[in-house]
Amino acid sequence: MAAPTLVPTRHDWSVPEIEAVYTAPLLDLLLQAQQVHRACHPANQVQGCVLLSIKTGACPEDCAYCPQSARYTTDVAATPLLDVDDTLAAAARARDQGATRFCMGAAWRDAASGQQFERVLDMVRGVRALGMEACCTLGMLTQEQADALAEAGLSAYNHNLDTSREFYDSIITTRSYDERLETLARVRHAGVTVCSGGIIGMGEDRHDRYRLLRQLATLDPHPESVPINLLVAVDGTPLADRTAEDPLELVRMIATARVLMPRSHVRLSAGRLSLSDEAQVLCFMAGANSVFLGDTLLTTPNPEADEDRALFARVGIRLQPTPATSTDAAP
Ligand code: SAM
Ligand code: DTB
Ligand code: SF4
Repeated sequence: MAAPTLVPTRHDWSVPEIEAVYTAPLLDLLLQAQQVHRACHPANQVQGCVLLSIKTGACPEDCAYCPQSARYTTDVAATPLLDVDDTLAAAARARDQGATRFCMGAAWRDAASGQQFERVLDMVRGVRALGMEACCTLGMLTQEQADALAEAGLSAYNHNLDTSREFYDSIITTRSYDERLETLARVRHAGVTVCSGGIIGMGEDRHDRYRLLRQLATLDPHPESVPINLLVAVDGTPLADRTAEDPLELVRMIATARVLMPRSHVRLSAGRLSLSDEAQVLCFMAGANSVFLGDTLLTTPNPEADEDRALFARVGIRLQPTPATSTDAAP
């Protein structure tokens, strides 16, 4: 592996610079992204994460892409916060499947308080006790909540910016971009790693993508994880009829994220079911080194475990080992 110090970590990316990366001839972009990737990460290795919706639906927010918003009529059935035992049983299954990170998602505008929040803290402690990284995505947090999650051992907090500040209002009106950034700052202040990314295919143009990437890449430090989602157009949501995005735009988005944030995990997130195997491989070539495993994301389908196993075997990709079994983790 080349010396990681050869690739600087920059926080001053400008939109024209990002545009130049994103719009380069695709093969040049892929080469650049793969060179950055190999300088900073083990080759052919992907982190496996598993998602669980711990509280589903009936969300007061109006995110136009989301089947869990109470404002839209979708097939999602609302369910209250799960038990700790059921959640930890799912985490143990995820670990057996090869996942090293377990991500718990709740359809809340703001993380709940009181007993429900205490239950989430128990879930975090339980996941950590299984030897896995614990991630939560619970909506907006106060500093006290972020600190309590840190104290419970939370490894990462997911809170996506989703798109550019300029396009945000056409997707979400019930909260502001700045509120999103405030929660990210609280998570960082609490000492929990940041997972933040966005979605493509919602009708945004390339400039919105450059500006989203600029927001993420000018955070200092960069988010440790950057999920790039391809819109899953769900019946009943305002974005149900959007035409499918060109998969090569997803490849460009991932490759640009890799170049801008060389040391972050870039996650090929929602939307894998609509990609061919070959398009997924291009995403890995572009520097994606994390995926969600398991047949369900939060409420929508994801490739079956067998399909992923077969694809990884064909391509020679291995799952990132757990810290306990990793040879890299030796002192
Ligand atoms: N309620 C919390 C929040 O909004 O932060 C956490 C859960 S929310 C479902 C997590 C993320 O999933 C969203 O920020 C969005 O980026 C992504 N997401 C939701 N629905 C999606 C869809 N239909 N297609 C792609 N990504 C989606
Ligand atoms: C992220 O960026 N994508 C995940 C995770 N973070 C929480 C969620 C994708 C949700 C896709 C729609 C659904 O399954 O409900
Ligand atoms: Fe609620 Fe999160 Fe869905 Fe928005 S993305 S409607 S906040 S669950």
